[in-house]
Amino acid sequence: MPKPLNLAVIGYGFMGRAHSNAFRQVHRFFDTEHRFHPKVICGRNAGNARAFAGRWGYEDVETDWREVLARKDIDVVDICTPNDSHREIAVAAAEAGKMVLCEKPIARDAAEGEEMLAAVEKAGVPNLIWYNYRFLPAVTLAKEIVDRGDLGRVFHYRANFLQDWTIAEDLPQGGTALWRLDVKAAGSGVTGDLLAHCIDTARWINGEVSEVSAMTETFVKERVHQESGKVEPVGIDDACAFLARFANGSLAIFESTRYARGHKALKTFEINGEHKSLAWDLHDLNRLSYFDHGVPGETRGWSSIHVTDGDHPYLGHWWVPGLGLGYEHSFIHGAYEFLRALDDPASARRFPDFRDALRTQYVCDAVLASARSGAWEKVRNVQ
Ligand code: SOE
Repeated sequence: MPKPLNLAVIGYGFMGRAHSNAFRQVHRFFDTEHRFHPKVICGRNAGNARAFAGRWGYEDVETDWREVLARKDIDVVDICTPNDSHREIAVAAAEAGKMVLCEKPIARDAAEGEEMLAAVEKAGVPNLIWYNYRFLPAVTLAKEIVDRGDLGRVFHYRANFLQDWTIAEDLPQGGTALWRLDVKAAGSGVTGDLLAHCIDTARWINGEVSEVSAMTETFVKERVHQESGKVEPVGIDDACAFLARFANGSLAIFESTRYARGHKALKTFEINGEHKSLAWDLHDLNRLSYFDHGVPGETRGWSSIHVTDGDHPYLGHWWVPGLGLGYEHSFIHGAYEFLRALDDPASARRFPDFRDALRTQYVCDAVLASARSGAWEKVRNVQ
């Protein structure tokens, strides 16, 4: 029996589009009892919201998220607004008894995340944070290989997320499209925006991070703020690199920057174990590099698995073998795992809920604390 879930999406920017596409596409390729029914799009500009509703098939438009939460006909709220509004909307949505989906990171810092977790757990409402890269087939395959124990003891994990879009000194900060540069709206720079993705993937594949030692840099110290029109200090980290120890004893190095000229979204990871190594790169997202020391020396070497076959994660639902998937499929698969968990919690792959995302936020907070203190910082546990 189909179980429709009336859905309201708050925010119609980049993530409003990525999520809306997932809510539509998931039912064309995956069978679930629970089904998203896109009901309301909410955004401050009524004209833009109406145009968005027409394109993506929402029935109604609201311009105030409080009106959305007051509606009895809404079951699920998806938060696609800048980080400084996540806490307020998520807490109110949970108190109104709605299921809550929210774009990453959970919030600007762990204190806000703790309030959000307490609210969804008190209300007993299902919840998810969109750490989407977990759900790319090659990344999920890496997780499955590691979970089988094939790597043996893990020694090293290394990850990058490199971009180059903020190098220009005359780029303003704040406001639409540029809120990621405004520390009041974002909470941090690359640590919360990009490294949080790397940390989520790492924790999923290699377990918990126990301590970190970090450095950050803000290369452009002042930028015009789009809202005030004044030159204001830049409070975000433009670049961050950190060393980490995992609870399993492995050592890690993470790097992220928006100043790596030539790199647009180079998210990578490599994991080195006693018997095998794995490596992945977002620019070639359908491939998983695989090294097996068990192969006889003559033919031993790195191989490249084209993760597009029917028995690879999620691929049986898509095209014929050999045809690749893209960035948008990570959100479609995330939506599927959320619905699958509602249908039958035992069958779903673990997806990042608020509890899980708060753990990632604790790592981000420890990274920023270490950059300030110059010392190793322990990572807190979720109580
Ligand atoms: C920043 O440029 C950004 O859009 C992040 O906010 C996303 O989370 C990441 O997936 C791609 O880069």
